[in-house]
Amino acid sequence: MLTILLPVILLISSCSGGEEPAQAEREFTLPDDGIELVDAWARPGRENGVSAVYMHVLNGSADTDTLKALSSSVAGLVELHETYDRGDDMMGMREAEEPFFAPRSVTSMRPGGLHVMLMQLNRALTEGDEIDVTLTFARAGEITISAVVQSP
Ligand SMILES: [Cu+2]
Repeated sequence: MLTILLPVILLISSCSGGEEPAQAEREFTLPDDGIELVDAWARPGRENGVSAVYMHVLNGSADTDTLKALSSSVAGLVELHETYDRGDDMMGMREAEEPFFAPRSVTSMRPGGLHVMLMQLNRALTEGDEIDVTLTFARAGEITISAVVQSP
């Protein structure tokens, strides 16, 4: 068992000063082997629209794992995306080129970074809904998680 401390950016809202990013420590306990997916949540979305799912990917294996496939019952198309600076003061997103998860590591998907992109939503996603997402890894195999829909 290995524990990793990772700084996580949290948006903390206060009555007085709006939202300010703050550093907080989030403690993860890696599984003894294989992949564990924790804290999954999804953005609200419109029917025929898009949404994004965020989570932490805990790879407890001594080997690198690779994401092979993604699916969800609420989306016609699901891809792993990364956010990047387009260079014109705009952020773009594209399919992640290297969906690799290093041995004994935590990879965090979060707004402004890596995310699971849901496209062609077959229904609206509203706050409080729970949706399924299935990630298929080369080593760990198929893992289905439930993600709660909430506003960022
Ligand atoms: Cu995206």
